[in-house]
Amino acid sequence: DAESSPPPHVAVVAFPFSSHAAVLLSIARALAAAAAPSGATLSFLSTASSLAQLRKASSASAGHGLPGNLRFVEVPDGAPAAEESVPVPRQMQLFMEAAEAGGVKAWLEAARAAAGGARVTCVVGDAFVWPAADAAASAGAPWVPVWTAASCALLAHVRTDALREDVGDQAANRVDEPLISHPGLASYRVRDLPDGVVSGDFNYVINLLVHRMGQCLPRSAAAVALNTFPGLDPPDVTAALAEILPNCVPFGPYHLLLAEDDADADTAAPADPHGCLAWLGRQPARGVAYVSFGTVACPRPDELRELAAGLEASAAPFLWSLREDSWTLLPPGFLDRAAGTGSGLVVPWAPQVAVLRHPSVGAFVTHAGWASVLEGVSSGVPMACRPFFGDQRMNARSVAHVWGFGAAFEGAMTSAGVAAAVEELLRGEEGARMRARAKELQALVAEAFGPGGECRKNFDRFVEIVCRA
Ligand code: U2F
Repeated sequence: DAESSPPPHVAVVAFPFSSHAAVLLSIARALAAAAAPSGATLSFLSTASSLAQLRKASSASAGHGLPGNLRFVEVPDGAPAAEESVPVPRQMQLFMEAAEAGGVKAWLEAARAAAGGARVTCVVGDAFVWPAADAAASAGAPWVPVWTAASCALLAHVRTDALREDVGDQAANRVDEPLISHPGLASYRVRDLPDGVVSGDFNYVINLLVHRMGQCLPRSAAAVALNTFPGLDPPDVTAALAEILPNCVPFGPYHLLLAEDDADADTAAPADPHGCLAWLGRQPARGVAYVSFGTVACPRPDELRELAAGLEASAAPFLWSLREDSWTLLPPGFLDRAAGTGSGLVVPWAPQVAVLRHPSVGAFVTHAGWASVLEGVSSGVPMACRPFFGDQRMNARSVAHVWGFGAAFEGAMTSAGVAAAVEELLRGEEGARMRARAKELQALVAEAFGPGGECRKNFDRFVEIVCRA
């Protein structure tokens, strides 16, 4: 009975690359807060370097210390000690090989030891780390994967075998064909599918990983957390996904989960070491183009210069988050002109959520990474998408052709293309329609996260599923 059964001990397994671990940590924090009354504790499992990064980010943003019932547990990264400066894809491969070779089982034992011997009662984890499914089963615990990207991308991954059978080796000849015979995917063309679904190197680490994940989820997931909100995904996508994964629980955008529990979230100043918000405060309302390509993607040098020239040509003030190692690739004098005239600010990192919420931001030039799309739309900002890899083409297609709150570049950006896109978003008629569409969805997000809203209720259901085990 409930009186004598020990409190839940939830192991949260991160994928320790790009923005993935930070997203999972925000879910773990929200879970820890919601499950505290049941006495639940959480072990957050990631590699040493990932945990160090998360600690650094936590201490930089006010009011974000770890909750008392959430502990970090370090897991090995799978890299041989002798190997130095291992490239990221190789790091991912080593990590996944270790996870698959019984690693996750050992990590769960480490979590148990760290929790004073308390058995792991549920394994929540980034869906990418699919070997957690078997480890959870051996521990007698349900596996509840968290999907961080869009629902349509997940649909493509769980349908990969059917898509490969259909497209065969004809992907290159059928790029513009809509996927009409695949439920939920009719709005997408062969070319929009994530890398490695029907084309590309099927054995490349991420491609192999999402394929195996797509096969594993339908047989092993007790429930799947989705990064979406009611009213965003078209009904055919929701229905097609539910057919394969009947236990989907949508409570995204995940970045909004903590807002309610963190009383200071709206008033506390986010970490802004480069003064983005102060600079935005000096710009005209809805006049600024914000540019960022997330944590991994980076345009090639020639495209970077085209983008820079396009921003200058548009005459709109711009805020550009660009990793510092790319600054030397910018056109001669670009940084000086921007600083001199005050027309632009280039920073190595921006507090993106706060930037997109700022009333001066009127357009977003993005790689269409899923978190960025959601952060943009939940602030009502229309966007111009330049997808680079993975699920980004599919997201860009959704933005431009399914939801209509933005446009998509087909291929590399040109100076004229950037200037025209920014002009349109800030001042054009089509841009006004895109903004109106973004605002409609922004209102749906606000409703879903308001008191009694669908995402709040779905998150409560998620907590229930995770803690009742
Ligand atoms: C991978 O995504 P990325 O990390 O490249 O991109 P996003 O999903 O858009 O996440 C970037 C996050 O980093 C934050 C931003 C997002 O939360 O607010 N950020 C910031 O705060 N400041 C900056 O200056 C720059 C970024 C992958 F590449 C994508 O294809 C996937 O869709 C995604 C989700 O699985 O993961």
